[in-house]
Amino acid sequence: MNQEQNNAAMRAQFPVLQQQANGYPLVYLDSAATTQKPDPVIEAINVYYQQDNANVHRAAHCLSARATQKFEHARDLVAQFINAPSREQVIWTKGATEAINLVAQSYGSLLNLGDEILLSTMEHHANIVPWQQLAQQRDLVIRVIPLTANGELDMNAVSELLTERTRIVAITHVSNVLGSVNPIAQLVKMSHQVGAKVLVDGSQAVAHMPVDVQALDCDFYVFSGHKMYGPTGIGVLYGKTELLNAMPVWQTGGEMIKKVSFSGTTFNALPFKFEPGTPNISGVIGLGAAIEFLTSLDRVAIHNQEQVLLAYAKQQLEQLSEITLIGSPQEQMAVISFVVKGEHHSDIATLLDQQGIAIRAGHHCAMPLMDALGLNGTLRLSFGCYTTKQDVDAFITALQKTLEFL
Ligand code: 7TS
Repeated sequence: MNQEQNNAAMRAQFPVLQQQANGYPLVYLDSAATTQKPDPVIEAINVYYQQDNANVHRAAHCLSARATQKFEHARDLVAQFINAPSREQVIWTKGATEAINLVAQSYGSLLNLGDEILLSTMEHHANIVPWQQLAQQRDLVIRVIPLTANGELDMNAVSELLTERTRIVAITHVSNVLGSVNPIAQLVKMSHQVGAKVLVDGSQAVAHMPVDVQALDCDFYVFSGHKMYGPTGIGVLYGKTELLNAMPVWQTGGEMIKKVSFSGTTFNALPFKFEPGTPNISGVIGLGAAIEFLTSLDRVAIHNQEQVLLAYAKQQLEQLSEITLIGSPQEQMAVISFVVKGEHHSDIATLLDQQGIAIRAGHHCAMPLMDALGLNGTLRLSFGCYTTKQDVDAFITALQKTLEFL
């Protein structure tokens, strides 16, 4: 198959893409917010509800056995996908946000007055606010890694900010605004040297690059299913076993217990210790299907295609005199931010939407980054495995028309 046939075959698997938006063929360039879902994911969720729906881990009947088997098989798929040493280290959460809250509240309860948490300027609010809440509750200190002029972590500053007071470093793998890929393995090594643990927010990484938690040696790794072709409302917390075992339980209720009596309760082992209540069963099964979908692809080829499109889109944007690209990191993943001289980002996004182009405008839940950049928002295009050169061309044409109109 040539590239065009490949693209057509890929896009044919995503029903959402087969539609017109405001009278134009839909051009979806907002995959960093959420990716579209391929047929096998939609089908897996349908089959679960049509044939297997039952609660997991409880009933003796065959529906529950099938639901449990599929549910736990998805855990194996995630463990393999990120190369976790064991399946018990994969904990289901609602998403990256809940996973970070879990670590902040549970691991965070082991921190003490004056302990330091190191974040970076490019974090999503999901990797800032939970730590701020913790810092307020426990009198901790938050320090922030600044960025270089091209939108990368300032690694010189990291050496100074990391001290023996640093207990946890919480850092994104890939920026959702700049696309910068952070040197996680190096950061982990530096952090471990001072005895700090590292939580990596992999929300923008997992769909675009192979992730090996053992090679990274990170202590926690979190991500959401919906940014990797899976459903919303499901995500993953990976953690090192000794840390997860040492952490107190967070949310409590059914499923996460061993024995309950009014004189006291004992808790279940990993991973169930952190999974109270009836889980998002269809979400887990859908995420399992998304991982099977992703691993069935030639991921190197997809990565290369995304990189070619990134370079092409940047080069096209650079030719427009009204446009300023934001950030120019050496290693950039599937995301481009830009601003238009003299125009508000939301006006541009609205005019693009009227031409069938879906991109995001605003602060992208990264207000501290906007402050550091001296901006009140950017326009952002972001790619997925279904994005084509035709999408980028349609976007550039619509943007040119918009600029002429203004
Ligand atoms: N971390 C990063 C780096 C993100 O990009 C996002 C969502 C989150 C955490 C939170 O993920 P959630 O699934 O728990 O909500 N980012 C975006 C975005 O860039 N546009 O919409 C959501």
